[in-house]
Amino acid sequence: MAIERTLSIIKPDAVAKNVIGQIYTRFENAGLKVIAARMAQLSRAEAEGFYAVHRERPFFKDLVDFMVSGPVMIQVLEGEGAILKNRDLMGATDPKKAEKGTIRADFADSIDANAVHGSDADETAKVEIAYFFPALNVYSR
Ligand code: RTP
Ligand code: MG
Repeated sequence: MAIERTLSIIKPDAVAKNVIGQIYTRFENAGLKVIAARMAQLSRAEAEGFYAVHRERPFFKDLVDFMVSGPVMIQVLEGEGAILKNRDLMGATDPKKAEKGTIRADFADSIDANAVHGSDADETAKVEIAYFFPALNVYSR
C-alpha cells in the first residue's frame, strides 16, 4: 500500500478531556507518524472554511459552534494507507455506532462532540493539509 498523508484534528472535547497523548499513542501504535502539528483556537471563519462542504447541512451551525468552543490539536499523519487507517482508528461519526476500541467509542460523547476529525479521501486530505499547513515543514525520520 502507498505511503499517504492525512489531516487529523483532535477536537475541543478531547483536548478538554486531556487525552491528546492517548490519541497520539493510538496513531503511533498503528504505524502513523506525526509529521507536522500545531495547537490552535479556530476562528469561526476558519472552522466554516474547513467544513465548507457541509455549509448547507442542518448541523452546520452546531458543527462550527463546537469546533470554535475550545482549542484543537491539528496534525498531519503519514504512513501506509494513512487515510483509511486513521478513519478505522477513529470509528463511526456517531460514537454510539462506533466499534469498540476506536477513538470515538472510547473518548467521544455525541455525534457533535466526537473527539476527532480525519480526512476521508486522497483529494480531501491534500486540500485539508494545505488549509492548515500552507507551508508544510515536514520532519521525516
Ligand atoms: P469529520 O469530518 O469531523 O472527520 O467527521 P465525519 O467525516 O465522520 O463526518 P462528516 O459527515 O464529515 O460530518 C462532519 C461532522 O459533522 C457532524 N455531523 N452531525 N447531526 C448529524 O447528523 C451530523 N452529521 C455529521 C459530526 O460532528 C461530524 O464529525
Ligand atoms: Mg468528514
